[in-house]
Amino acid sequence: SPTLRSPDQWCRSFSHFISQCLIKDFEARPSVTHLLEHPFIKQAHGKDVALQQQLAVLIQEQQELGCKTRTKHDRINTRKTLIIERCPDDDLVNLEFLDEEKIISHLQRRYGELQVYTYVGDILIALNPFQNLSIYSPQFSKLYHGVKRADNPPHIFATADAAYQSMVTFCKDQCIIISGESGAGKTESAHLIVQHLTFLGKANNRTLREKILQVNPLVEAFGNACTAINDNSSRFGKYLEMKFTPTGAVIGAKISEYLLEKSRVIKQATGEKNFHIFYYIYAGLYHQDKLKTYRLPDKTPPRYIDSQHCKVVQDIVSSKLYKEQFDAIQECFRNIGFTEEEVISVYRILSAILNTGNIEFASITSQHQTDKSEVPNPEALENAASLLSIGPEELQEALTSQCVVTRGETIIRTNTVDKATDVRDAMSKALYGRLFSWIVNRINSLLQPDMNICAAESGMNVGILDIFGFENFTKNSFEQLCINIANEQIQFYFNQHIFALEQMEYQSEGVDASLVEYEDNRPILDMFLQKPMGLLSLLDEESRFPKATEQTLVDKFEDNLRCKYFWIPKRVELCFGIQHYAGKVMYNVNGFLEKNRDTLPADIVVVLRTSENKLLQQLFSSPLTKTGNLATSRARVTAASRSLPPQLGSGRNKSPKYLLKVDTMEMMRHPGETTSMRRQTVASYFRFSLMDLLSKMVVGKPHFVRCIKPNDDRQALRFCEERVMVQLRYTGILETVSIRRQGYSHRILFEEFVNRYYYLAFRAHKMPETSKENAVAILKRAKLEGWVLGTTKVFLRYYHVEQLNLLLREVIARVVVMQAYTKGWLG
Ligand code: AOV
Ligand code: MG
Repeated sequence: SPTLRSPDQWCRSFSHFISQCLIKDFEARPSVTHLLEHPFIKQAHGKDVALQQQLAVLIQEQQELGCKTRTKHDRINTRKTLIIERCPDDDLVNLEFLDEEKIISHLQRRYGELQVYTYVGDILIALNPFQNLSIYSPQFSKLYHGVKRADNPPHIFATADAAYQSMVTFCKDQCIIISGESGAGKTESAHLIVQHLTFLGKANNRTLREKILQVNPLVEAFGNACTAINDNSSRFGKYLEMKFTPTGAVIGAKISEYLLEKSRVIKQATGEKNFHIFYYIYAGLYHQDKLKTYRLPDKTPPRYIDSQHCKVVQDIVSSKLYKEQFDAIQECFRNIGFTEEEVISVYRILSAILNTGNIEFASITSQHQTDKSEVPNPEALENAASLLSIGPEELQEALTSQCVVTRGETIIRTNTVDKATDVRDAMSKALYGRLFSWIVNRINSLLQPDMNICAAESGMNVGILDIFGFENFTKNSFEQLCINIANEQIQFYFNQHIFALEQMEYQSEGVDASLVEYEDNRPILDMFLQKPMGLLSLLDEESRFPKATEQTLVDKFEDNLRCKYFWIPKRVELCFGIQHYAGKVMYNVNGFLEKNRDTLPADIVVVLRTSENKLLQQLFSSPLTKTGNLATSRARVTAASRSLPPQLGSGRNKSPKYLLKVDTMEMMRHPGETTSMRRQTVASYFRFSLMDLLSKMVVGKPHFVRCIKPNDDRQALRFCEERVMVQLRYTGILETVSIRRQGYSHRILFEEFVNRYYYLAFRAHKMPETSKENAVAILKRAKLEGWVLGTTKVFLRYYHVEQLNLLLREVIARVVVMQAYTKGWLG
């Protein structure tokens, strides 16, 4: 066939064919062996790198499978033993009755049978099992590879597989959005998706696979911590893009991090802990007898990590987990490619932060000055300075005084004890925040696709979004506010995709579908993000007044935010309540202004820049490490806003402008650094981050995973109907079932459709006219039912596309074999 002439196409078809033989159809295996041994293949093997890689993987797979001949019967048996039981009602869309109670009892029964996954059309619901299930082994990855979804029970691998297949088939970026409240299982799901995608994208490169698998554990050691809700709670948002060649081989990865909760470094709520890495290094260095090298105190734990649970050194060092994790992290650093020198620098900075936290201040009252402070424990200061490779005197100066330039004159002002303490903590936060960003950037440069294998622009990616889930503690502060706004935004995105855009497209294509009512959270988002009167803008405005207090802030909110989602409680002081999509949350404004300002005095930056440590110099080099990223992000945000559907973009009139409007000034700045430019607040940086994230997400085709927490006690097999009900309600699952029942998850332009599938109804060598009639001919020939035609597109359900793709692969495989025979390759 003329269309299969290019080596690339030949390889792709060939590999499809072989994988089909290996995975779907064991009887066909002798012919695979036959093919592999043929001189042509052997010859090609030597020349063609891509084919070589594919063959190596296939041969390896054959060796694994080849020890015994398996029949179809065997395969079914294996499947039975692998999976607990097939349920006929895996998809809520197929249920006959559609009310809340029925859905709950259905999910409850499935949960009892350890069927934690259920579909709602193409959306996956994942109930947290709170126990290890044996359904994530490589055998399962194989089971879920390239098969029809209905062949197997619902699974997170099936979602990963759908994204991967969709990427390869449509040559389009994909994006898997995992949502759910804190502790619902988002991060675990993200790991499983990465695991399956590395399996699918098997580059014949073990090292790369291992590196990619180690990215998550490494980043999470620095960005996750134990909270009241989750022992491994993500304290940052993470968007991991896995990069593939056009044929689907994994070639690299890239992470973007959003809004690390830096305040955790200096203070944690009762019962909570600092970021994992601090405990890991403390325990690890203790066991390596290196506490002295890193100047860490060995009598009592450093103040930043001493908490209820870690009062004495033994509490930390006796934990087997911490020590093991330290070893694991060292391994990750090494495997991913960090140099020994870099790793040492990272440990030094972490130890310096711990020592910084131990620096104390006392006031000196002299005749002339009453507000001066000194450091009564100089050893902590010397330790910190030495680890940072800066002078202790200079550090002390920067902590206890500040340079102020007024009318061209430089004046030195001394800091009170409180002020000095704030400066100290600000320094720790800045060090940690920038170290974290540096690690992420470094990982990105180490996992950048090799340009020799694939030009960057021809590659495709699957992005996986795992952010901090919705939080509602007894006491909620600025951090919870940001986290919850981010979750509002993700919910909005979900609504847009599932409801708004869907309905709009039906209407514009003249497809008849009844409208589904859903809870639109846009008014809440508006209340937060609108300029100039949204909550975040008001907060910024107040943060700019040096005389502002928490009370003036609450007053300002009360005067300006007049909507039903916001209220000031009568009897509780300095608090405000928000009716979020996921429930009511009461916020305490204590510390809001300071946290938002997140000031890092210039004196600290100046002294840190004098460091002899290369890494530290980089972290505080001018202008800023993040600026480069932000500049590219800005370009992307602007570009993306142009290509967005009107609901999401900044189209005229009806669109919410805040969604992708980005203030150039804001973007170029890192939160909190004091210079002559306007100071950027955490709120404005946060706003930018959200837009940046959104701009990445809208590029790809979305796949949604909705994680549900079945109980608040983290108990296996405990299904609390009330809790599940609340989550199903606020995530709009019920409405999703309705819209998915009548929904067409794929809409393909007639032209594209005919181009892609004409093999199924027409002769392969003659491309038919790309008309509506020919599209219909293909659909009929494929014996599909239930599709709908719009004015420019075919509307298909997800299983139609699956069926079409399977048929297409079969046809192509047949063509390949025929071609091989005609050319005499197979003798
Ligand atoms: P989260 O990411 O949604 O919370 P995690 O993914 O950290 O939640 O899950 C919380 C805990 O639930 C994990 O530490 C596991 O113990 C358990 N768990 C979740 N999914 C599974 C699974 N598939 N199999 C076994 N155990 C599981 V937060 O990051 O707090 O929003 O900010
Ligand atoms: Mg998480």
